[in-house]
Amino acid sequence: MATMTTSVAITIPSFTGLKTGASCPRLATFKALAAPAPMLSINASLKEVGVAVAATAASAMLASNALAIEVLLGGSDGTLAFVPSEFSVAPGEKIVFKNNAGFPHNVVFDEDSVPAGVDAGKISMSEEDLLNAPGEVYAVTLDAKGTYSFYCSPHQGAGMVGKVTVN
Ligand SMILES: [Cu+2]
Repeated sequence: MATMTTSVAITIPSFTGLKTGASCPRLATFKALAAPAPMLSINASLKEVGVAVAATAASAMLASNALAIEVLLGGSDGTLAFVPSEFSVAPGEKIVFKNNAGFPHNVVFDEDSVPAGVDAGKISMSEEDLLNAPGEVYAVTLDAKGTYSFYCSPHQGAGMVGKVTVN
C-alpha cells in the first residue's frame, strides 16, 4: 500500500492537463496504475483515471486510519477484567476501551510503568472519571514504543489491570 500511495503522489501531477487520447510516453505507468481497478475501462479518459487513482489512494488512507483494537471493560461472564488484558499494537494504532459489564470502569495508565518520556496523565482518564453506561468508550493512541501498564481505578484491587506493548 505504501508503494501504491507513493507512485500515485508522483504520477497524478504528470497527467494534469493531458487531453483524452493524447499520446503519452508514460502510458505503461498509467496502465499499471489502472490495473488494480478492474471496472475501469481502458478507454476511460485520463481525467477519469486520475479521479479513480485518487479515490484508491483515499480509501487506502481510510483503511490505515481504521486500524484499531477493541478492549472490553469487564468480561461478559462478569469478570472484573480488561478483555484482552495483554495485547500489542502498532505505534499510533487506536485502542478503544469499551464498557461491557460490571461497570463503572475507567482506564488509568500507571505513571511508573510507561516508556520514558511518556506523560501517563495525558493518555489516562482521570481517577474520578468513570464510564457508567454500556457501550461507552475511551479511546487512546500510543506513539512511543514500549510497554505500558494500566488499571481500572475502582477495580484495581480486584485485579482489573492490563498491559499493552507498542512495537
Ligand atoms: Cu473496572
